[in-house]
Amino acid sequence: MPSWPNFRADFPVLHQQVNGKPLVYLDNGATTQKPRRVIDALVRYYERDNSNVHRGLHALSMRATDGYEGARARIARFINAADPAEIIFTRGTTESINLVARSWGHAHLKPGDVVLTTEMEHHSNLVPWQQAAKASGATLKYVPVLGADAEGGLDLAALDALLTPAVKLFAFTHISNTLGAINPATELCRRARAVGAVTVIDAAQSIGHAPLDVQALGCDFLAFSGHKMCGPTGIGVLYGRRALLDQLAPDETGGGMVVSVTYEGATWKPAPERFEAGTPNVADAIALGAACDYLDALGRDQIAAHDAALSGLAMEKLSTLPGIRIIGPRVGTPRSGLVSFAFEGVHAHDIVTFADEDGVALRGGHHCNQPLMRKLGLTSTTRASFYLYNTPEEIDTLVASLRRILKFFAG
Ligand code: 7TS
Repeated sequence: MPSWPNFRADFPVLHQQVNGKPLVYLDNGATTQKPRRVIDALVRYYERDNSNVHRGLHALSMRATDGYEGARARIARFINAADPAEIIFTRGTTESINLVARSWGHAHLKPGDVVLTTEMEHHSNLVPWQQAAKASGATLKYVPVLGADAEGGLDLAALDALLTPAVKLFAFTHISNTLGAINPATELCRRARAVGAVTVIDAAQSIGHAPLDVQALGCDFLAFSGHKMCGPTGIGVLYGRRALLDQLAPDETGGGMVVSVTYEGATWKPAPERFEAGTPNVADAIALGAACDYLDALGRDQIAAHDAALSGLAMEKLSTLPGIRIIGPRVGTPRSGLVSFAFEGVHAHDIVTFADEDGVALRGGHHCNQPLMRKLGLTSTTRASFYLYNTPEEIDTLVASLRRILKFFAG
């Protein structure tokens, strides 16, 4: 392991015992913990500045508006968007993808069109496209994964045949939440663009874990959640290229997004307001800006290296457990900071329950990847997912806990 400072002191929640054991939090794929700096930003906002935005000329309203719009500009810088107007605040990845599927899908998809996605998508980047295809008469197709354990990642050779001019939109995950596979997002966007397809990247698992530059990626839309990058729950982002956003009709209508309303109709403001009807989530947007500051102070390159080192170590040590089946990239192939595995005859929910006795927080289930699980002949896996505050010692605790559980089930 390369040396990496210990940042645990920044995270109040990590300093507790669970079932009499120090908490080992390895469920970061589901949500990450929050540093003091983010918690303080929330408290400071509610104690000093709380007010509605965009509607008042009094001091608090102006401070709240400055904070909210400042957060938008901060997030634009975080992902290198050309213009803060390209940042739409949503509740999270799921809402962001639904917004594109409904607004863009309604305007652009028709029978005979193809929406392309992949076999490794989270339900949030799959079901909205099924719905959009059903509503429009378009066909949904999937880029296959390679190998009995999906160890080969996406089948890029199959992509050539699938990416025809009938493909109007290609939606894919940057990092798989179950496999840990890292998709070649820049290449996928380039190939989709060559046939004129619009691209949507699900960045839920990459946003807090590696540098991300929407202009370098060349994507049209990109979705992520604040809570997976040290930010609060209930806030997320849809990035959209300005030229595309300006052509899109709003998905929701109401206050704050209109220029003029008569009893007969209404006209819309440009992006981003057009897509943010109603009172927005001001406090959480501001705290998400604080999360960007926190991650950039540590360095996202360094966080990615730490994640990769931890998952490499976990792969090595977990591979020594009898009967383990690890899905996703093999040792020596790039993998994000998570490992999913299964043992014949021991259900993932039992593993998670028993590991909790040792203070180890894991996740067991289908991880909102039911079709992928079915394809791999699994109903569930156990997943350990790492982040910047995890240590090599915690991987030892995980492996020791799994040994104890396997022994128990072996009778
Ligand atoms: N896309 C991916 C790749 C995800 O991992 C998740 C959440 C989502 C979309 C949805 O994000 P949300 O914030 O809108 O819910 N993934 C997980 C997980 O792996 N375990 O719990 C949530």
